[in-house]
Amino acid sequence: EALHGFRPLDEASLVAYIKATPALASRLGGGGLDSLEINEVGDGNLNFVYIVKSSSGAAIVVKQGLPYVRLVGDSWPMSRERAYFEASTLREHGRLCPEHTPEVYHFDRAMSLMGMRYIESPHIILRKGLIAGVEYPLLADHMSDYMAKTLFFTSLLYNNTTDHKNGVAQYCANVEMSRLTEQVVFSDPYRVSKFNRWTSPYLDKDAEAVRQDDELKLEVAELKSMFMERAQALIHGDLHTASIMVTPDSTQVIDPEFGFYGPMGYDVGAFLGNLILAYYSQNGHADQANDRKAYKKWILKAIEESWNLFQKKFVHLWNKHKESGEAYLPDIYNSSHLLSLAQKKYMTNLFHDSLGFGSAKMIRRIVGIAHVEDLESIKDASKRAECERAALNCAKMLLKGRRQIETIEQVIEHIQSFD
Ligand code: ADP
Ligand code: SR1
Ligand code: MG
Ligand code: MG
Repeated sequence: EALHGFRPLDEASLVAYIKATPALASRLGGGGLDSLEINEVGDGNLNFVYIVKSSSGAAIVVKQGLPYVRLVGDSWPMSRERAYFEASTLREHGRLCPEHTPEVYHFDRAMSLMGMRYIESPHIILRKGLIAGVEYPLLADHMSDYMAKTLFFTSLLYNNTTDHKNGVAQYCANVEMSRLTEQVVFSDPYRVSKFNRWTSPYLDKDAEAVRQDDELKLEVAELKSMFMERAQALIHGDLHTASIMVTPDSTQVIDPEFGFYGPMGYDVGAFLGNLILAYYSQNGHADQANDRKAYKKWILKAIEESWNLFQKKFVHLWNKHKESGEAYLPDIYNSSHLLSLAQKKYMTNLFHDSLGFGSAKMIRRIVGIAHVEDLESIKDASKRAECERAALNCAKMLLKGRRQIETIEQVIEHIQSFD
């Protein structure tokens, strides 16, 4: 039975597990297994992550999911099957975009355990790079590539209905993770919940205003429905800036344990929304040595380029494969004029979805359960609250007014106007 035989590993038992698992042992150079160096580095909200290094210099990463949410503890149980969906999504996205996805070496469903490529130093978590003020000249190019390929090739623009429905059916079982998102992104910030927190007392009124904003709640209801109902593509499902590891030359996307067939805008919005949060946190990181003004401009440029390149690459894939998918049949969309009108409509909707989801994800990071290091690392609470209020007001405006916005350049203007 697939789910029998689970035991949580620690540094010591992981050594024995690796020795007994050729797919992992062989990656560590065979010989040097007697002096493995193991460090638990999990700084995420859910799982345990070990970096394993052998004396020969080889390294792998082992990630294990325990039956609860690490951030909260065992009072919040969570299906270990998330590890299966993470490994499956990583493999599928890796097939479609190997340049930006770490290889999966081994997956053990009973143990909810995955072995994968160690994304080596000097890669760091993008969120940490954004806090430190580091520019990544290829980030927009790489992330637009990853999003265009993974979203286009898992949608009905490329696939036939049978394959698509099979995928949808398989990933439907990742329901506990979807329900977690439904709660912490689309519900809790809009009601009193013991899980919510914010920078109190500074933002007490702002949090209350979110809970009393009927126009906002009506818009969020539509986004929540779309998240629950729209099986548009196999999305990553948690594409914030701590799910991306970077150097100036390389971009690697990790942690797709929320993967399921959902709306594409949820991924695009997660990435853009987290860049916007990074932008608003910069005032809190400015000091005498660096006012962060130039860096803020770079973040805005990264936001602009990410969307514009994504749109261009996505439509390019659509044109290249226009005979392929079952959604826009070539004998109906049979002129380049009509196809281009259809594409414009599709991309406009996707743009508005991305703005909506991105804004909802900004709001949950300020008044919901799980906050972001960009803002949390601002020690002075009143300064932090100022940054958070600006981000919150911008997000509320973008969420409610997104259908009136036509270009990413207009989004940039709105972001600057709340700063
Ligand atoms: P969680 O699901 O708990 O959020 P993550 O997959 O985000 O866990 O991993 C937590 C941390 O472990 C990351 O922030 C990163 O520092 C490290 N990590 C995860 N996967 C790798 C990898 N393949 N290579 C190097 N470090 C990794
Ligand atoms: C309990 S909420 C934890 C959050 O961390 C994950 O990375 C997801 O973003 C989730 O919403
Ligand atoms: Mg993570
Ligand atoms: Mg995770």
